[in-house]
Amino acid sequence: MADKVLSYEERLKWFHEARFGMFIHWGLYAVHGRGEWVMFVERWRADDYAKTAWKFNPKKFDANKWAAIAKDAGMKYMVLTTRHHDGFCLFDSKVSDFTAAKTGAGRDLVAEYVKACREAGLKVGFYYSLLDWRFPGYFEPKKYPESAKKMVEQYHAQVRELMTNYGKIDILWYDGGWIAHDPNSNVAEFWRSAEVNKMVRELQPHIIINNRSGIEEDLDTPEQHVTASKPGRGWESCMTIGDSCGWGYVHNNPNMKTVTLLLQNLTIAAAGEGNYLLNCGPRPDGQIRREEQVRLHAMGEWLRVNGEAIYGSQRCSLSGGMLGVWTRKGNTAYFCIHRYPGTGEAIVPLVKTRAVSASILATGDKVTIRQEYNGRLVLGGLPKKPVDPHITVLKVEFESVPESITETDKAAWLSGSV
Ligand code: FHN
Repeated sequence: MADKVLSYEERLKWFHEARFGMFIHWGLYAVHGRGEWVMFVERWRADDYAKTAWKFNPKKFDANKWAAIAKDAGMKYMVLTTRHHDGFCLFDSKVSDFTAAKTGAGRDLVAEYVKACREAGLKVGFYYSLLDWRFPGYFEPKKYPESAKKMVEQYHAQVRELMTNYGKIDILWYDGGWIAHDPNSNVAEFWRSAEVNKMVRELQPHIIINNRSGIEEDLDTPEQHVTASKPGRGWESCMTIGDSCGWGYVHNNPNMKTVTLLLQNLTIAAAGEGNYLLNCGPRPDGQIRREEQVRLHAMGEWLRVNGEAIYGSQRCSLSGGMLGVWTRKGNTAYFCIHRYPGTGEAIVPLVKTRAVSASILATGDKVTIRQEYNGRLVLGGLPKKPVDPHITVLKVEFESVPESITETDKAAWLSGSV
């Protein structure tokens, strides 16, 4: 019996509930410790770089540990680089010998990852790079048309393998669709992506496909920034914990983001009805580095207390002003305060809807409510010090879906007559 064809909203339902996922950039490049672009940036000869595949033997790789770290962080899905731009596959492929299964590792690492995700109850995402630097036809498609054609055929064949050999896949995360030195090329046409995505949806009817094969498909993918798409359109901000140049393992990665900043990004994504795909770049031995683990654990601690404001969040039209952002579920709104006021009051301007009650989400302690001129909602009786070192959330019940006042006379607020 063929699977029922799911609507866009039905396919994205779990995704909107999830809000938070783990991105993993891992592959042969980890051996070099200078990020996933090392082969290109350092202009390695293809055969020299390929030889280093025999050094990639991740004896400490345990996908169950990755899954446990993701779950502990409050993440609901994972997306793993099955193949990045260097062409090295973490999966066993019939159309390439440049794979973990056929070199140093001698394992199908994707199969282990999929099994661990499922056992942990996490949704399974595959990242796949269309481009492959080993093909001259990527860099000079007109000069090497046969090579370009073979690279496109590899993409078609390997995506079929990934969609056929590993059971139910929840997200297909394309990357590397651009054509080098030819910004005006038609990406979808060059890669014949419509053909691939039709095949993908036949094999995996429920799957979510991102917007990086040259076709919009299901998800926008702002990178290293958190920018909401229009209402109704799925989107996911992807971001590194450390420096933005290193998705893959960078041995000395000096600028690890603070837990507070990472949580602020997550709340901003949730406020825009989007997801936060936060990246780890495991070591060559397969272990997730400690600096990333400690941050993810702290995010999980916060979510265990405040997750109600994040998972399944909806947009809220209330202004967070200087203090933070709002998420919403029906008539209940959650004020995620990034910059906690020391005055004991949080003032929210231009609130049209009557507030019924308010409390601190983490403690349940009541918060006073006063609604005054210019729609100012004054949430008072707050402790002088925030109850959470990162983000304090106030839960506010309204008599209906909370709305903001639209200012018709832009000067009216001066006399308190908005
Ligand atoms: O070139 C890649 C990069 O290595 C990394 O995979 C990011 C993650 O979204 N995508 C490309 C840069 O936009």
